[in-house]
Amino acid sequence: MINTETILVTGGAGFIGANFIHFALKNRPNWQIVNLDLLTYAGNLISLATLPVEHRSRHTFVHGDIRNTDLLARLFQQHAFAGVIHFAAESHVDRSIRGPQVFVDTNVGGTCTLLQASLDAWQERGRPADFRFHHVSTDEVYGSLGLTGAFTEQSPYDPSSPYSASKAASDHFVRAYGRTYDLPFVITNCSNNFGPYQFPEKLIPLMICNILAEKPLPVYGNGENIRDWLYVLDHCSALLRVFEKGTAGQTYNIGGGTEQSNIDIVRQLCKIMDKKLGRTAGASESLIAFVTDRPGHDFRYAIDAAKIKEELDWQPQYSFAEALRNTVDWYLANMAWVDSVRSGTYRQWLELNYDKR
Ligand code: NAD
Ligand code: TDX
Repeated sequence: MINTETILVTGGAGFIGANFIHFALKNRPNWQIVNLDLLTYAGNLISLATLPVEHRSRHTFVHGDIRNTDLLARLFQQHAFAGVIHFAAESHVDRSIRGPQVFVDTNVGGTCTLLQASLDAWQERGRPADFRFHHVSTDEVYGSLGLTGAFTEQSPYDPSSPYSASKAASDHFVRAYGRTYDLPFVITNCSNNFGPYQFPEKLIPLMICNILAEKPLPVYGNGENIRDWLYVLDHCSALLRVFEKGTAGQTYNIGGGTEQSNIDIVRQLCKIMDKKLGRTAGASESLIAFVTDRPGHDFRYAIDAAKIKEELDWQPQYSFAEALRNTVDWYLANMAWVDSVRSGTYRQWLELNYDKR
């Protein structure tokens, strides 16, 4: 007889959330997941249609908004959640520059509504010490680095974009609920993810799709900005480790230790894809177009992941080169997924963001 645990996952139809649900149902046979997702442009149930048949009965999808107090109260009454893993957010920096309000509403307001519902239920159930509110956050809250150094859990908050400011505010609210009401939380701040099911507005899937379609490859500024890349499955294993073994009240930085400039990433993708598509060497690189920089563009992110490595014995398993090849293969094999997540509103976004750059 296995001890079943029911976990509330928010945003589980998005990129990292969907990967996490696949990963957790496979690795935790005693988990039941209730997945609450609004299905914005970035969330799509077809990312979960590939769940193996034998795992599907342990996944319950609820179409709804983390800002809906009544819905949350109902869910917490129906289930004695062992914890909450909170992915739901507006996640794209460029969109936050064009329209910050929804980032405040969802990332700050939605997180507060979810925190309050979690607190109410946790108090009603006699404040179980093993409950966890796991807030999934980003390294962007720490701002921008110069050529040296790396973000630790002690780095001061210094967000640049409306997106990162909204994530920083949500982190502060989570800590405030911990300090004020003792709600047991953990926060993870992770670097740039890539892999299957990532919406093709983010750098890597956008470039893969444009290379395939022989469209221009829009590199912001001079392309020298640096990100610390982590394969999404390595992020998933880190999340599971922190959720289960992390100390309440603690923050853990997660990163792959793989720093790459944007232009290097684009060139690697061009090389990999020229080979796979049987194109002449250098053919795709000729599509690179340097375009107007992102306003407030952070120069460099790098994560010092010593704490999660030493305290929780977590290590990434995938090399960057292998993971990048896996990702290209996944997109080439799943262009039907890409076509179905690219709605009319996504096409309008492409015009708005790129046409006059
Ligand atoms: P995503 O944009 O792919 O998915 C977000 C999901 O949240 C979507 O399914 C969307 O429908 C859902 N959602 C949005 N608003 C909602 C609401 N009001 N109620 C319920 N659901 C809602 O994002 P992602 O890249 O998977 O990121 C997931 C989380 O991880 C975010 O909190 C993000 O800040 C964080 N994060 C992302 C990265 C990255 O590289 N992608 C890195 C570090 C941290
Ligand atoms: O068309 C593009 N051209 C380009 O040069 C796009 C979309 C991006 N870029 C650059 C901007 C960044 O320096 O590539 C880099 C990566 O851009 P994004 O994929 O938009 O990611 P980033 O802004 O770094 O934020 C991501 O990582 C941290 C996620 O979107 C966030 O949700 C996460 O918190």
